Amino acid sequence: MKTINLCLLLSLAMVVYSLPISPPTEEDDTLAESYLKRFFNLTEETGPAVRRGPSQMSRKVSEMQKFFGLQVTGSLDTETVKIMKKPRCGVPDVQLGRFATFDNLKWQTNKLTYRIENYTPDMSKAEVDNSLERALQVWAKASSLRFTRIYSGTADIMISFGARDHGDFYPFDGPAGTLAHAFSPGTGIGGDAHFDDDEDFTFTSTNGYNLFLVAAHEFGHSLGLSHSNDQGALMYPIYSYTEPRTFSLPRDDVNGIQFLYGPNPDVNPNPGKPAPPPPSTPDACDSTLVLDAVATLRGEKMFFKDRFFWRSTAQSSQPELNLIKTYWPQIPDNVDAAYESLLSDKVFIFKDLQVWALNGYDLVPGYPKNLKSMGLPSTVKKVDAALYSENSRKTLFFVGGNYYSYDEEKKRMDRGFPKRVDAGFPGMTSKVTAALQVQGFTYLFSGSNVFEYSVQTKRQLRVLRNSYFLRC
Ligand SMILES: [Ca+2]
Ligand SMILES: [Ca+2]
Ligand SMILES: [Ca+2]
Ligand SMILES: [Zn+2]
Ligand SMILES: [Zn+2]
Repeated sequence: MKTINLCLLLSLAMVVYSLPISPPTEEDDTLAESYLKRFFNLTEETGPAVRRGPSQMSRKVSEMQKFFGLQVTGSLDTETVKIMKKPRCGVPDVQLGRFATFDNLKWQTNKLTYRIENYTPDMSKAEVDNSLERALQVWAKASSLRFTRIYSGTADIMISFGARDHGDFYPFDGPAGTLAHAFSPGTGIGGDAHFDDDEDFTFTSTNGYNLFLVAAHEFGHSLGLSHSNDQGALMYPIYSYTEPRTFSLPRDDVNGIQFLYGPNPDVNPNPGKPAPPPPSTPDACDSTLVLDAVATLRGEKMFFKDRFFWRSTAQSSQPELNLIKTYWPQIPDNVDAAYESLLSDKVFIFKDLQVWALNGYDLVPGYPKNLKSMGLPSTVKKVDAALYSENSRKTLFFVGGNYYSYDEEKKRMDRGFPKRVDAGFPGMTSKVTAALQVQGFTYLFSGSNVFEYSVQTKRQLRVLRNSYFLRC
């Protein structure tokens, strides 16, 4: 008899950003136990003489912390509980032992069929068809796989919506919690994908769950992929929103599907124009890394790169990588600049002609605004870097080889600006790509170098690497 590797999907909870450090509550313990049972194969210990020792629990907590790149403490600290509460896929992150013998979890053909058995009332039929079709094409574009829709009979990938008990041994759980599940390749229920109709699935809205994104992840399981611990991967277990219209299958997933089925043999659909490389996840240890923007936020530091930002706190030993969209679906990727105004207690984030404001981790209503709202002349179409100087209460905006000084109190640009950057920062002749001021030092990032200046003497003190801030 064939056992099928089940993928339960997406147990969802609120995303909690900053919690005070506190011992785990009883609720956290219960959550942790069911989480580790489901995703990390924590076993029920039975028998009168056997009590649940701390060792197995602690070992599983460590395993989970390692998977998510957290500090490995073996105890239920705030960060660990926070990850457990995030929306995620229900597939175990650690392959259960009994499935380990199935080393051939792939289809033996490149031509697969799918059938949409029913629809959700959340969206129009055309939207559901379109979402599911595009979700399959994500994988077809990157591999030799080809999908054909059929309207009757049994397809390899049978797709259905259902709530609670829906005909397999894995009932759904009502709103939130599990969102969907899919089965790895095989006959019968193998390859099938089920979506929990107690969720609110969407076509374009950032509310609810984007069906295209959920389905694309699920179909990865239908095709034989398991979870990745690459934060940027589609197969990362935690759900996060990405703009579906510009979605591009990340490098890690491309590697996975091509390992199983080989690359797409068809010629580039845009001859003469090389296909852009799949997006990859930045590496804090990459010495050639060029950051988009850096800023402080109430004692933390934030480092922006592509779709991601690292958060670095005084308590954490390693910066924490996040998707920008997980925190702020409205803020675009690839931002230009960011700074924290200690005067207004806001963080401003720039992209092209627009600026967003954060109060703590919350978006300030009324934004985005135009760059002009920051006092910049309309000739400035884009800011390369920005920093706030606590001493002078000025904000410096770097634009090409020049910089502007904005008076935060008087809310106007200072006279005599723009100036050449090297007039204010001797020796700084290359383009400033990001900027930060902390503890009496100004840090001007240029490419993968960081130039340290004394705020007092204005002299250049050191040339550092990114790794000075981004410990790895
Ligand atoms: Ca099937
Ligand atoms: Ca559910
Ligand atoms: Ca920049
Ligand atoms: Zn999954
Ligand atoms: Zn099911």
